[in-house]
Amino acid sequence: MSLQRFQMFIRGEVCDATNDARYDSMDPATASAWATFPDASAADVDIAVKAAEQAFYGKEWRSLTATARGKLLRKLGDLISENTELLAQLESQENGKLIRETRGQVGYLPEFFYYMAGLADKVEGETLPIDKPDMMAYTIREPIGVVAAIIPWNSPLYLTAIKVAPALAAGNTVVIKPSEHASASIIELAKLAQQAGFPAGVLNVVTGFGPTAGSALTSHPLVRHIAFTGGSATARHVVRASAENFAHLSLELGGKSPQIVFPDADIDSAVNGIVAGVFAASGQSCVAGSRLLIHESIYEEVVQKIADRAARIQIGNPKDAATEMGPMTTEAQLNIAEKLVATALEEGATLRHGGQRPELGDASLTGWYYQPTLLECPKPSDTLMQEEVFGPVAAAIPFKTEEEALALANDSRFGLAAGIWTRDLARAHRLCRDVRSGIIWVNTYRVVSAMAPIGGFGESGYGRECGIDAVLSYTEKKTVWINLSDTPMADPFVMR
Ligand code: TXE
Repeated sequence: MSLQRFQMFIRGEVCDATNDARYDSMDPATASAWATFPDASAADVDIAVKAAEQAFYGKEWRSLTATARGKLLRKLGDLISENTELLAQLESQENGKLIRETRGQVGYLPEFFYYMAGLADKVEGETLPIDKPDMMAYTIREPIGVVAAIIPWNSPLYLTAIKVAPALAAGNTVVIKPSEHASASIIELAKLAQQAGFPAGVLNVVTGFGPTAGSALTSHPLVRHIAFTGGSATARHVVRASAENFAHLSLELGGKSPQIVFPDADIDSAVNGIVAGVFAASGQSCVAGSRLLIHESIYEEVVQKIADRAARIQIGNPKDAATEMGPMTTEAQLNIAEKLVATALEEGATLRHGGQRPELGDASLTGWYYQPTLLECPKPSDTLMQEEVFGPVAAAIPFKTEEEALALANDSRFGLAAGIWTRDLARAHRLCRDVRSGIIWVNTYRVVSAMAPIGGFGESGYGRECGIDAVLSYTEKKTVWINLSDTPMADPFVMR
């Protein structure tokens, strides 16, 4: 089978790497190459950043009013809507996510652009009630400049939308470096932006690897803001790179999110929420609810129900609408899951379901599949209770009291999401107040909206995406002072 050939997108045109280097991208379901992409070098990244810098100061983008930028974003939302199937198929192909999930995610994608389109002309400065009688002072919010968006492979379009839509709404220009494992859908998105009418250079995509293209982008002196989603280890490189130029930073990293189940909860609903939280997308979700804290009185019942549901999960071809779990996106990620499960077993965990690569009926599916896996871990300090798997692996532990549940929930260096399952309103609110986590879902899980901020505490990162503040995070505040008096400047050595 011949490989599909993709090109990068710089200054409004498709292009190859200047040295023509390419790499193959693998189909996670079959473990065979399906496409090739340009392997960008630092020189290619430099071209893309300079294109974005030129567009940022260029007349075409600068002369657009905020309302006009909003209209472009709205048009882009419409074009995404018209191309839902193409984008959904590409994303499913490249990261092995279920087509039923990518259709749903891409179907909602326009909302991020519509929401940010509406905000574009609501970015306002303030007139300050200044305490100097002869002075007037006001603030202006301005775009920052070139934004570098570093995207992982698990939800490329969604994670791009929540960075690019607010960055463009605020008037910045962007260079995206998608994951080397999932670049195709993002290249198509950039082409749609061009079709929507964004000036050339406003949105660029360079493809390639983290240590080369990614590192060249995050350390580029013209990059003013880095929006990163990925792992903590890579984030540390990114933070160091940003120090060179004091680029602004937002980091959305991983998690080890707790799901806390109380005896008064709707148990079947909680079980479904837990399955959705850790087995959907094969657990490759930053908000995966992978630590199951279950009250001792219902512990066995809940664990058994999760194990039973896990056993019934249809594993198969992600392109088949009946499939419930597809492959993991990369072999490296599968290896991490296998290694962490082996460590858990060595540490004394009990396997309740899974723990193996599944036998699949379809001989063509030779890719990176792993069974939905449930273990009981004896101690909160166990590796599986502390380390992110980023795979379909859940670790359960019982608790006796609400205080103990809270202590367990907060016993993590991460703090991205948490699920609380209870019908007791006061208890729910107490835990919403006390659990240290950027997102808390009560009696539901894995719900997102353009309007609701996403981001973490601790090692889950900093900065928030989505919501009104997201657009402000892509601006700088400028303070303007105007002397209203006709009196000349007096003593130059005294601060006024
Ligand atoms: O991610 P990386 P990886 C977690 C998850 C996973 C671990 C590693 O626990 O096991 O991270 O996954 C680019 N300078 N998450 O290695 O490396 C890279 O090319 C600049 C959580 O796949 O973080 C890609 O575009 N960029 C998560 C992006 O960083 C660099 C999603 C993310 O890749 C770079 C994915 C460098 N030096 C993994 N090195 C979430 N929060 O959703 C790599 N990159």
